[in-house]
Amino acid sequence: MNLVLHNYWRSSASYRVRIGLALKGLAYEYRVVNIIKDGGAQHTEAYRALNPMAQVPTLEVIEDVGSPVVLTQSLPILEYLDERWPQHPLLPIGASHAAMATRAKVRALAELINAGIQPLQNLTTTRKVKALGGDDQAWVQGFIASGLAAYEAAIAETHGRYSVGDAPTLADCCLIPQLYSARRFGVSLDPYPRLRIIDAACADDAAFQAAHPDRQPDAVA
Ligand SMILES: N[C@@H](CCC(=O)N[C@@H](CS)C(=O)NCC(=O)O)C(=O)O
Repeated sequence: MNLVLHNYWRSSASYRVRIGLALKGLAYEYRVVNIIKDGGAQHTEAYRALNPMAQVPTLEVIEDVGSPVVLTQSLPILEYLDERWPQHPLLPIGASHAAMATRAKVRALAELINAGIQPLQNLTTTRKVKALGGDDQAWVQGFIASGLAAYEAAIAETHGRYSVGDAPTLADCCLIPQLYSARRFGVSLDPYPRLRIIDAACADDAAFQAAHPDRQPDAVA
């Protein structure tokens, strides 16, 4: 079995999956999809056949026997990894009602970023804002700041060393790339003390370090 991750160093959705793979100790082939150069390799016919939304990441799971499985959308990819390789669970385990509620909270935090922030900072969106005469930088900064404020409030009762408790979850796989994007777009993290504690914990973790954009083969200094 081989894993092939089609991704881009600075893509936050790609970064989420790299963190999940690293937390689980899974080796994979890194396939670059440069979403900027020459109009973007995500728009080629070959790539669209894998990912009709023309977005990264895409994970191919190439089994020893049978056809490859092609997975898109970072959160379902992470949930697939979690089901298939349960070590270092990304969703807290347990059959109790309390465990179910905790999983729902982890997924809600992941969605806060996946649905509530990231699509508003995505390349396609910011290009459209600019084309319509808007200030794309101010647009992105405003949505990141309000989204992070919501995350900071949402983890008041759940956080420990990480967003929910003392082990990394799906929520942190989304949060850390989002904090990377915040810095990239010039959004201060000063108003979010809980997020800064989690950020520091993840910065100390080898899996999060290995997944960092600057450590990827296509990183540009
Ligand atoms: N919901 C998708 C979002 C994927 C996404 O927006 N990817 C961005 C990079 S982070 C992309 O490929 N953008 C290319 C474009 O907008 O043309 C996921 O989680 O996989």
